[in-house]
Amino acid sequence: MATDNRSSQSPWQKLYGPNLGYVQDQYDVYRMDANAVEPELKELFDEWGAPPAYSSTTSAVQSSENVSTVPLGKAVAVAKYVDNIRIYGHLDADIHAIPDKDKDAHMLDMATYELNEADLLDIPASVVLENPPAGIHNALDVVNHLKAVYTQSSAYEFGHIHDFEEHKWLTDKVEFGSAQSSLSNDERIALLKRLTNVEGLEHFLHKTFVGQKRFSIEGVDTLVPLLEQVVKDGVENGAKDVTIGTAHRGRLNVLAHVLNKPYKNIIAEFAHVALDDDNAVDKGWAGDVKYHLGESREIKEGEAVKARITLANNPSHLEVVDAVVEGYARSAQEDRSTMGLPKQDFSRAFTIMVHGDAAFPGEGIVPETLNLSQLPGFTTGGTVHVIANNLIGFTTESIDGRSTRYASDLAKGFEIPIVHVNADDPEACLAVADLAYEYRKAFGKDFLIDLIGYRRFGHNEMDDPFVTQPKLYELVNAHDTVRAIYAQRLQSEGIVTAEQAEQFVQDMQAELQAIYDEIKNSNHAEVHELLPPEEVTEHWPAIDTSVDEGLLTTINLNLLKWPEGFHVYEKLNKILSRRASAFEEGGKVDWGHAEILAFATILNEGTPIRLTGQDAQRGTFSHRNIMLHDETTGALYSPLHGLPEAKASFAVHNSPLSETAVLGFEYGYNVFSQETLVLWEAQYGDFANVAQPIFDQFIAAGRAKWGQKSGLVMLLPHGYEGQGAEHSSARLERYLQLAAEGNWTVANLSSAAQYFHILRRQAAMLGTDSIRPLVIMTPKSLLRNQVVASEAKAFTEGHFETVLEQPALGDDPSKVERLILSSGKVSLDIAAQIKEQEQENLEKVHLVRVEQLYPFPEHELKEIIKKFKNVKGLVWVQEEPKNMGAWMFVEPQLRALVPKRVNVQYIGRSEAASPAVGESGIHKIEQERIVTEAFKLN
Ligand SMILES: Cc1ncc(C[n+]2csc(CCOP(=O)(O)OP(=O)(O)O)c2C)c(N)n1
Repeated sequence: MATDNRSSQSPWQKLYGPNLGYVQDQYDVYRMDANAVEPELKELFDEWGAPPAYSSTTSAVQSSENVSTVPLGKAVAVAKYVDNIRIYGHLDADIHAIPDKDKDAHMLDMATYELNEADLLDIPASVVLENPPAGIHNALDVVNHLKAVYTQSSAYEFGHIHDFEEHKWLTDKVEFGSAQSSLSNDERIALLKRLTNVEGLEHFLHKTFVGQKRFSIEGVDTLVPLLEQVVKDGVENGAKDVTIGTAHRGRLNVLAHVLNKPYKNIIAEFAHVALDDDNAVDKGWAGDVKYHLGESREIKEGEAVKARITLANNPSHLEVVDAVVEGYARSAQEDRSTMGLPKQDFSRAFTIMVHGDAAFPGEGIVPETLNLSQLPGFTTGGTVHVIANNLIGFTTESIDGRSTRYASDLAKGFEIPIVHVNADDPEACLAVADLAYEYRKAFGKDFLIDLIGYRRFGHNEMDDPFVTQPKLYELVNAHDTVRAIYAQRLQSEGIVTAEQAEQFVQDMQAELQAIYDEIKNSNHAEVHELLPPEEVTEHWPAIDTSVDEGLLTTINLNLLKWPEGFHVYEKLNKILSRRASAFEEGGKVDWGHAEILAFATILNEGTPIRLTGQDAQRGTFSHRNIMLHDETTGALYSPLHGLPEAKASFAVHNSPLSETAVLGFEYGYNVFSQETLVLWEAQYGDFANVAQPIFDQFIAAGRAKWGQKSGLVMLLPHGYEGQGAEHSSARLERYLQLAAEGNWTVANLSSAAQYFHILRRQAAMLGTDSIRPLVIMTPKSLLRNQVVASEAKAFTEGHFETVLEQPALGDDPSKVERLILSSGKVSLDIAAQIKEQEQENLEKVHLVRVEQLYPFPEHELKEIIKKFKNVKGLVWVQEEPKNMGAWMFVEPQLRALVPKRVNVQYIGRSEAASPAVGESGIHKIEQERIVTEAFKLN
């Protein structure tokens, strides 16, 4: 809602009635001579400009009679004072569990405004507050009330929210609304018990498993009831999925108390005892440390599942899980079961994200993920963020770790409301949790809670924090735990007795001890090694991915129809309309065309598709154009949204300029909706390394560590075309180095039909145990080059081939002396060289394209090699330097394929630090040498 926020928050609204008329007169004087008006008014005009026009109907103020008697200077000062309590209250608020030396009360001191109590008593409340409630009579009442609101355990920062409605909603809620705590006695006792559970678990683990790391929650214990409250609010409001991202800090406690992971399982992990039947397919065979593991919990209503809470598995890499959980939520919010765009429902799911106070301002993925929050392709309708603020990052204090006052300040640029809350006041924390969810529900936007506590121990429990923070830890050691503080508070209010509070503590320790005794005394297996299951390590099952000619032809023509009156840009229309004849005699299908046909046929089989990437709708190289723009109205239309044969949704979004967050998001989306074909396209393959932790920690290893299945497709455009160090290589070597245990497929394709079939094969594998991510090295200039275009037959009869042979160059296999193996674009460059060769020479060579590099097509290559008994040499030709590309990966495998007498040789660029030269002339020389050498018989 765009509104004039400036006037809404300006002091003018406080100067009702006759005062405003006077101010306007004074403004006229000010315009002539700025120094001719009272200094307070000058300051006001300097800052706010002209006051709004006064009409006698503006603000029917209750006590305008009184107002007119207030000296204007005082009225202005008090208006400023009141506003500054709202804006600067946080500087003097009681938000630091361990008192903070930086408290600053200057802006909240009435003397700063040359006011005293008598002045305030003289000014009616209505001068500074619209509709003052009962009991608030004068400005002093207002000031006292606002100070109580803004400077106690919660401090609010809303000044950066520019939307009038939102700002007013927030202000109303905190000043006189439901944002203050109101727990019943039973609820307060339950809260004390919860804090006792939280502390009790840590204490038990601390004393029982001495020296084992657990990244204790102690100091921010209130995180647990706070998270529980947000979950409860969400589920009560109809959320079916709550997805949570959190790092190591306090994770075990969150697992136990928010995800209901049984204490028994947690204790067994510390005791290194295996409780469950191992199931490597579901759980992952490599496993992970306990403070990285996720969990899922069902909340039931009778037998029915009311909601599912999911804590995402995450690696040690701080904050990278943020984008992944947003992807989870988005996928849970979308109904993909019918044609068109998926139907998103914000209320169906939402995310809670826990951050570290050092990681939040420090790690770049945080702003990248926040930036997704309002984008149509990525929004999840508001995330509740919590900074578990324990003052320190490992050993680093905030003075060395951030350039901002608060850990949360980064969120201001995204207009996210921020509340700092003292972690030692659990009731205030619950009230903030409610406010956060209510705001999310009302406005569909993010909210941030800066939960300020401390860290009871070192970074982990073996670190001695006195080495680096001696003064702070003197205070921490002397500081009571939040459970003790809250127990004391309830005792002083007569709600529990000291004996009851102590009994809660004893009960918890007794429960945990009994569980541990049972584990110790029963015959549980010791932990043992697990192996990856066959479904994962075995190669792909054969899948027929051809499409019936009649269906394909119909789909092809339907893809060229748009709604009545929709005008496709003329130049593009011409290009697209050529596709109509692709299935006629002599017709061909190019790369972009093959892609949309693959998508259309996949949708026809009921599999939804989501594709994102920078400029993905048009395609970086203008080859895709899957979203059309009406040249007169600018309206958007995708032929896949109107295709009569489509039986599932299709989403394509241009992503923001981010790799890490977007790739993480898409990975999360796909993990959470295994039935959807999710594709991410790098603008150029090189840029994918910006998202390295998403590849390394999630996509390559997620299944082995956590049993987390994904069928994500990554398209990495590249090509050695004389464009310099970047954009040439898609760093194939990286994906091959990470390839093991059947973790993903890596392909480098040389035809449009191969692309069509591999996409269809991937779609057919979704939802099965054999699914794995797919990395495709896609071309650049070849995208629109007819050399990669394929004939109709290749779509209606073919299937994906892991290896392609160049159609016979000679008829007699016994004459072949040299096998030339290559992959991707260079295979076409080699093929183009054929015409330069003497027939006699051609008879001695046989060309083979390795289209799938991992899993390595050992069997298929063996079958080919078998045919050529007199081979003397096998060469691997690549464009990348020798230390890059596929060579290092394929060399040992090629050697294993041929007898020792066969010379296995490398042809390509020499080892180099940079993937390609900058000068296109040199590139040309190199390229010519490579393809010529490929044919040179030894
Ligand atoms: C990307 C990344 N860099 C460095 C680390 C090492 N590391 C682990 S915890 C930590 C401190 C984090 O501080 P904070 O965000 O305040 O969380 P806390 O541990 O204090 O809860 C660091 C630097 C890491 N895990 N991930």
